[in-house]
Amino acid sequence: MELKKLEDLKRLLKDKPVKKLVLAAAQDKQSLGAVLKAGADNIIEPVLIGDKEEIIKVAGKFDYDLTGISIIHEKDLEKTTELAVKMVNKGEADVLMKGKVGTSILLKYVLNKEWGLRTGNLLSHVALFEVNTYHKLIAVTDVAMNIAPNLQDKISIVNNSVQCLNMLGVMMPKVAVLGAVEMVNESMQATLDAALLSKMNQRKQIKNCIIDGPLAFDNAVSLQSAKHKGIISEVAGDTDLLLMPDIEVGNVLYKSLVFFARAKVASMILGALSPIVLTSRSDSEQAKYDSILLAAASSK
Ligand code: COD
Repeated sequence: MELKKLEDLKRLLKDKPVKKLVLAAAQDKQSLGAVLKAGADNIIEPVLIGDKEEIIKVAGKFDYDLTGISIIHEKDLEKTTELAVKMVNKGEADVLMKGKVGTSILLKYVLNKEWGLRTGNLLSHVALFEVNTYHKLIAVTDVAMNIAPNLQDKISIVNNSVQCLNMLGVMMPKVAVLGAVEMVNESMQATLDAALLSKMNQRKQIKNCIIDGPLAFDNAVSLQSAKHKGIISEVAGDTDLLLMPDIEVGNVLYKSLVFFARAKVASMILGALSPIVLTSRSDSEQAKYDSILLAAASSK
């Protein structure tokens, strides 16, 4: 199935039970607005944890309706995060979402060995973009969690995203492993990793997807550019997933798409005990709402 708009994810919610989402440090306008709207749209059932007075203040200021919404009071940011993570660990909630708390604090608690959300898998971040100039949704990984993934990490990152795309009905995603050039250059580690990933895919060591790389960004998203350079590739111009060489490249691409191309985005952390909605502070309320939708649509 080809997904063209983030809105299309709503179709996947049919027949799925409504998940309980816990928002850690809920006293944040955009996160609170997104969660309440997703609750009203029956995408999730919200639970708020945080400074109750502040939550009520934010809700009052922006006319949000808290009627019937469960709020757990905790003023301290770290304790709030710990409580939220523990709720998911114990199965009292199905989805974790970051509110007004730093990404690294949240991830530190998620990675707690005793009561975090580890599964033995590498956790990774995926962002799903709706860009007007591309013919379908395109996923980008990893732009927010793994800083400088090695080959083994990249295999896990691809597997996590492929599983997520499979859940969204994209059964054989086309994966472009990005480099600055499309030829293998032994001085550029990204191109070496890309060539290895492609061969491992050909030999079925990485399954359920079609991997090609190294591809430069233009060849990955434009068949015309690939043809112009004489590149014959099943992936070129029809990529479902872009694998980034590292967090810097990924993060700059993410922000360029949002700020320059006005792309819509949904994002989450994969590979944990539960889906984790982790958006950046500068993301809009719409991006947070779409991320909740992605988390709900990509889980069982
Ligand atoms: N998946 C599973 N386990 C992991 C992962 C992962 N991706 N990363 C670390 N671990 C485990 C390690 O195996 C180890 O047992 C423990 O967690 C601690 O590992 P460290 O010391 O390498 O990890 P930390 O705590 O120093 O850092 C982990 C972070 C995820 C916090 C770190 O990688 C980080 O800061 N990433 C970038 C987050 C960020 O700033 N994003 C903002 C962009 S918007």
